[in-house]
Amino acid sequence: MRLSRYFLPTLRDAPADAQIVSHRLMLRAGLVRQEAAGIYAWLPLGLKVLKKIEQVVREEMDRAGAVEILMPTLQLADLWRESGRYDDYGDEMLRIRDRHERDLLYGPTAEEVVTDIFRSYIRSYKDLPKNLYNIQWKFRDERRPRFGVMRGREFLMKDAYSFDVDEAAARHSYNRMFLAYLNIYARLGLKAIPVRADTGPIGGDLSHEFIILAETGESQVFAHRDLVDMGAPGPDIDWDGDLQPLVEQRTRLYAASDEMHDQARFEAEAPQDKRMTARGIEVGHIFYFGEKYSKPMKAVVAGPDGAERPVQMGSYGVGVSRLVGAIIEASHDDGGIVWPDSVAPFGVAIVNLRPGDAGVDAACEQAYAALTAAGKEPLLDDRDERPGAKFAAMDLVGVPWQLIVGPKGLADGTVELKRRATGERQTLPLEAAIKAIGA
Ligand code: 5CA
Repeated sequence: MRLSRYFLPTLRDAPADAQIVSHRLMLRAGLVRQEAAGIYAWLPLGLKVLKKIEQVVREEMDRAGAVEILMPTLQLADLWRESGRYDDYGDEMLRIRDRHERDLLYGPTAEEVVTDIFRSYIRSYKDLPKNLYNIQWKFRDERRPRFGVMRGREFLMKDAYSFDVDEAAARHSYNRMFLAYLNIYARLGLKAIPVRADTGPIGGDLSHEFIILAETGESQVFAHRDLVDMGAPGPDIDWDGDLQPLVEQRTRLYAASDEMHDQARFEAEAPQDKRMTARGIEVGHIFYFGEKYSKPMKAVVAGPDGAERPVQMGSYGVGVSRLVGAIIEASHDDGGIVWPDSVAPFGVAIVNLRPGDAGVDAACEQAYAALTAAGKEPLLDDRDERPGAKFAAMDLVGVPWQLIVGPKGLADGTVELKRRATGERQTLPLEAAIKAIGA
């Protein structure tokens, strides 16, 4: 992409009401624009990052055996009347009426819709297990939308739903998601801690939240310190084998959200120097709730004995749009955003220090062609701007590499290569720089 033709509206200062660093940086780097409280337009750079996060989530869900669908944003109120949640959900639900006077709502989650899909097609244990997921916009009319995309009213969620014949199989499905989530966050460059959590309006008796530590987070966590560096299981696990030992390894140590916290247990289970009380951002939440929806909605399957029983369900959410903010909270410096390679909107910024200089232009074009061919998605800053403004803009938008091309260096046959995360600079020939970036 040539910056002169792109749409990257950066701001010198963030609006005063943007309180936390990720919100300020998202506005300054031109990732999003607020349209109404908690409702955002995604500008090109923000959209690129959102799509990359989505893709990491999709790949790890597929690996763990889930199947992607796409459910509508608008749902029939009648389905929620069947489950009994229509009246319970309260003011957070955005209720709509169509021209035929039918009650609709903008989905805050999709247990009812997916249960309706399931019961229309699946009747036998032989078709189980199934895990259906979608990555779709949700709406919750939050009382206090704040911190930008962190607590929005309209937000992008990956929500998955598992269906199993009995509780043992359902726990296996839960364990798959538990481990897949750890792999997702690790690929996004985040250290996520699974903590025992309250089930709230989703319901059920087994639930974990995935929290990344950040002082500005809205969640309070109490956890054994060793969980922070425990790491993810990695992709090469036997998803059909016994996953319980891997899950237990990560649930043995004390970790709880504030609603589930038990100080006496915390003190008994974690030595004082290992007790961590911290703030964090909830980037995922998984639930096992058995028959809560399948029973009232009559989603039943015949077991091996021929008898029908309500299918055992769980649901699994990842806050995809929230993750954009969460990654920035975890990875920034005074100059701006520092994207992990896995979600960076561009792989490398080529900074042309003298547009119009034939030699500099030619070197930039050569680098642009080579890096494009190698799939590195270069962003070429070909604007007629001062070098200082260009450096500040590229630091702000946080692309992992900066390839700086100017007339002085070229006279010696060199360019400069800067790694955004460390600030480390190398002076080297153009070909070598292109190679160092991985092309
Ligand atoms: N049905 C279940 C799982 S699919 C569910 O809705 N769970 S949830 O309510 O915990 O939401 C899942 C994830 O969405 C949360 O962990 C959080 O990361 C994200 N999320 C929830 N509310 C918001 C919001 N207002 N703004 C941004 N992200 C949100």
